Amino acid sequence: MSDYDLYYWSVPFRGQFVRAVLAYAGKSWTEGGDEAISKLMQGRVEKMPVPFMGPPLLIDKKANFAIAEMPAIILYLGETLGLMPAAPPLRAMTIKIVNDANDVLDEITLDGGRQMWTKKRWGEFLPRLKKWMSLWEETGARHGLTPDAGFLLGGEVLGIADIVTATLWSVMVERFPKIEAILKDAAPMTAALTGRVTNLPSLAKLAAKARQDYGEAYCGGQIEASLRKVLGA
Ligand SMILES: N[C@@H](CCC(=O)N[C@@H](CS)C(=O)NCC(=O)O)C(=O)O
Repeated sequence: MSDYDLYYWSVPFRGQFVRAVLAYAGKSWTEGGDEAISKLMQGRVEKMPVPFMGPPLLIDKKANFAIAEMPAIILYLGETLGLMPAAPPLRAMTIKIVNDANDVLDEITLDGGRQMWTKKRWGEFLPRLKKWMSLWEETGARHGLTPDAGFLLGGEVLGIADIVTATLWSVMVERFPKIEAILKDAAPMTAALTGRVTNLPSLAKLAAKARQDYGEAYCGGQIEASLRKVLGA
């Protein structure tokens, strides 16, 4: 029996953060699959493992505990798998980074496809994307990150902030090479940290599995098609 059940669409996007933390920690999980997610979402709230609006949703089978909302899932895994820093300021910073990453996902999909990307909209968003990247770069710089060593929030061990950082940027740049060039320019230390963390065997294996299982898919749907169109990807 696997350790967890994970309900997330068959794309990387928001669910990949959960997969990355589980993979890094050497945990096993079963993917519920698209059909089961739709069924859960359409079902009665009273029957849901935890009341939720949209995936990801994680069930910790041994603990008999279900949780939704990506940052809450990551916090739960970080706490229970020993991947959160001990000091309260660094714990708060970790959750800030997770929420920033979730905000970036909302922005790059125009809030889950409420509007579609046009050249004009993308042009207007570009300075904001670069600013997001610079927030990562400045955070790393303030915690002693260098081009070839260190962690986003300093210290000697990799934590949730690093896994989330690497997942956010690696999944995006792998699928949109134009964004890779922007990241390397706007946030070179973040790009290098992303490379170091993504190259760890457990995370490299997960990235390969995502390519195998989901192909080129990023977030899916019409919003991904419009993003590909403006980026020529
Ligand atoms: N704030 C939620 C957002 C969840 C969300 O928007 N999930 C998307 C997939 S990334 C979805 O399928 N939503 C369906 C819906 O909200 O109806 C989180 O961080 O987990």
